[in-house]
Amino acid sequence: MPGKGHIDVSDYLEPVLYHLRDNKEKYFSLKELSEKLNLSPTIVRETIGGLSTWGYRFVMDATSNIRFKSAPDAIFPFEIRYGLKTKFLGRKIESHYSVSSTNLIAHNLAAEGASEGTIVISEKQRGGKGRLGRSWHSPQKVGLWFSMVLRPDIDPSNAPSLSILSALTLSEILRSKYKLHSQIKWPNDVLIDGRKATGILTELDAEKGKVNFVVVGIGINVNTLTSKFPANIRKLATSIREEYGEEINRIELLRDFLEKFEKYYNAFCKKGLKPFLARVKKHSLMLGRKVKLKVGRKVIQAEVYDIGEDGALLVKHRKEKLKVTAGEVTVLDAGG
Ligand code: BT5
Repeated sequence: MPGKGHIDVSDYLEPVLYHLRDNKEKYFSLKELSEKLNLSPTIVRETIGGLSTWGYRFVMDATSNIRFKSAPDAIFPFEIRYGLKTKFLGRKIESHYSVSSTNLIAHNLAAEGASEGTIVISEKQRGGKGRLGRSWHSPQKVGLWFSMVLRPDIDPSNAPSLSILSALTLSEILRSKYKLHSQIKWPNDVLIDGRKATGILTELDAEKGKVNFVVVGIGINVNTLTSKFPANIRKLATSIREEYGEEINRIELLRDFLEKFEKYYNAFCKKGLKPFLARVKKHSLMLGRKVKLKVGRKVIQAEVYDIGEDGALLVKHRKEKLKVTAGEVTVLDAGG
């Protein structure tokens, strides 16, 4: 069920907005718009009024014709979907102002049958979840806090690879588009110059060896200022804005992520992580490093010598070779 702050997208909102936006340079009269879109002038006028209230800006000329000027920095579904080149990811978007956790909502929606690719996103989270009961700091308007409902036909044991795939997707965007030194810290973080910019929480619902659904929750510090992080994470955390030096368009970044991830996900469902392994290694912070591993109650020191086809960390502990599929990993040597 849509929660408080849910935005109800009317049938005519997208056509009016998209038409004006696709023809940014052109001024339209109400009559022209209503004829073109086959809507009554009243509906067109009210839609434009509604869009203005939501922060969209239009320019009006002397004869009251209007053209599109700018979009707000807001996570409205119709804003995210504008120009989004995906087939299923983000075709259904539930957008909130404030929730406890988008993973929790996405989980409930998935259990009720939400279709693959459904996204739950919120401007802020009151109880953002990390792994192992930890929390995720999710202040309003500066980040992207969202969860994707996926229904991959894979063995449940491969579901954790979706965290790595998501981390790779983002890390590649950060390197290519923003020229940042981003790396994947196994298994679920994206770091920029050693500081955490993104955390990923993948939750699985499976039975009898079959995946019912996976919720991949992603938290990206986009425009957060370091000075605004809580004291306990200030030294460890960063945002894309801090590293890039300029405010980032959150919606553009989200669209880039969804488009790239959908492509990667389709390939992953057919071939697993194997086609991505070389790239995962290229982005890995862990490869060749000395690490401290906490697996259950045991703490060991080891060296990471490879990443397995299933995304597991392959380590050498004294002369023994071990495969690590879960647990906490701390980099010991300098630079981590
Ligand atoms: C994670 O856990 O990194 C997974 C975070 C997933 C968050 C997303 S947001 C959308 C979706 N809905 C949710 O409720 N969750 C997902 P973990 O590896 O356990 O790291 C948590 C630790 O990271 C905390 O204990 C802090 O030390 C640190 N931390 C918390 N908030 C942070 C932030 N905004 N930026 C960087 N580090 C943070």
